Amino acid sequence: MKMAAVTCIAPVNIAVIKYWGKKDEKLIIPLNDSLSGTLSMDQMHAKTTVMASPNFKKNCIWLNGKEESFENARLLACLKEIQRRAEQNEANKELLQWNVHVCSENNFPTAAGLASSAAGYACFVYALAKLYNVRGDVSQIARQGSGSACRSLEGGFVRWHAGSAPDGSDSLATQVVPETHWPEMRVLILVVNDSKKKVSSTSGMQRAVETSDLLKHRVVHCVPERIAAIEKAIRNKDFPTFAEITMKDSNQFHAVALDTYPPAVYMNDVSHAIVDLIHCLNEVKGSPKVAYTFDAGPNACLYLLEPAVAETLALVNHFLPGPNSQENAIQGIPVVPVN
Ligand code: 2P0
Repeated sequence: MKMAAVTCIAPVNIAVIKYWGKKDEKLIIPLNDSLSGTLSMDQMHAKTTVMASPNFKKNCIWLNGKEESFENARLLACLKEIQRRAEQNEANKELLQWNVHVCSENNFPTAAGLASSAAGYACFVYALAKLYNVRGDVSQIARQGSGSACRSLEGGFVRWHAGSAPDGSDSLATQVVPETHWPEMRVLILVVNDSKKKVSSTSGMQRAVETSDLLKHRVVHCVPERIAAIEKAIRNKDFPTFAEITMKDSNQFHAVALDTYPPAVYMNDVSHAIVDLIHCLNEVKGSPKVAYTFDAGPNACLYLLEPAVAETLALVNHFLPGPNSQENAIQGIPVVPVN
């Protein structure tokens, strides 16, 4: 049987300066720059196979074993854009006439605020680019699948530049520093709840753009300075500054979610208990040793340096409230390369 197939894995990224709000819904152009750390692919990743064959009657996709419709504007935007670029290469002539089958799996909870769409779309676009041998930056294409996906195509710390072109051509992700720059950096994911979130990121941020005054203030008066300061802190390996900005930005993002009308509540009591615990720890130590950040869900992501891992894990295991505390999976994830 004639066919071509590629399998890739792509990592999760955890933002320290959050993306929340679009200036163009269709092209997925954000209101502000954002910045994230890319996690190792050992523990959390998306794995995607794309296969093309003249025998496939239509394009199909399976997510975590369940068939989903390919008639999805974001999937189609990514596929079309990769195929448009692929047309420039004569060698793709036959391949481009074939339909594709896509099979994608996450090895971690989907849509629980653990950046599953980021890894998924980064993987989908990267695998398609490999299939058609498309070169050059594909982060602008992954962005059109899910905004945060553009940051999962590089390792280390990555900045998504909002850009100013109306067509989104300069809204892309670039690496700030490679994973080798700060090898002691670790991320712990505290899984508070892995059920699907109530308000999706897409609709939560749309509602925030429509109703939150705090978001307007954040975009203009907070994020630009924070991005510059955290980039500098990362380059200088200045953990206390990095940690303070990370925690403040997470808090402001959740304040924006609460300032949205009706409000979007992502953190729960356990999340707030983790915040208190980290502040207590940092106070005892005299300077920040651990930084928390929460995405659109209750799960905590802790950024910390390797020497602080054992003590932090012990504290979390001891103090984390709730009957399921033994089941709260805690994973030590170094920030390491993307291949
Ligand atoms: C981030 N999040 O910077 C922020 C922080 C969640 C909280 O990017 O509509 O799934 O697909 O572009 O990328 C989640 O938003 O939203 C997100 P769409 P996406 O990581």
